[in-house]
Amino acid sequence: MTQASEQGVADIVKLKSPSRYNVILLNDDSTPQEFVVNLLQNIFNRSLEEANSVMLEVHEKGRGIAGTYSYEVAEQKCVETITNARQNQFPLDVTIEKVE
Ligand code: TYC
Repeated sequence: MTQASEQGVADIVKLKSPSRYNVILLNDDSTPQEFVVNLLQNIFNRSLEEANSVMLEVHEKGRGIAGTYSYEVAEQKCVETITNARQNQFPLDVTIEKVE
C-alpha cells in the first residue's frame, strides 16, 4: 500500500459517529405531575404512556431521561422546557449529559 492510501485508511478508521446527549429532567416538589407529562409529550414527542413512566421515574428517583439528541437539538429542548416552565411559574430544571 502506498503512503497516501495508508493515510486514507487511517482517516477512515478514525471517523467517529456524532456524539449524542441525554436531556435529563430533575425532580422538584412543586411542578405538577400533569405539567411534566404534557411537556414530555409536547416537547420530547413521548407517548402518554412513556411520558407517565418518565415523569414517575423522575418523581421517585430524582432524575430521568426525557430524550436523546445531537447537542444542538438537546440544547434547544432545554430552552423550550425552561421557557415553558418559567412562563407557568414552575421551578422545573433540566440538564444535558453526553452519552458515553
Ligand atoms: N415531584 C413533582 C410533584 O410531586 C412532580 C415532578 C416530576 C416534578 C418530574 C418535576 O421533573 C419533574 N408534583
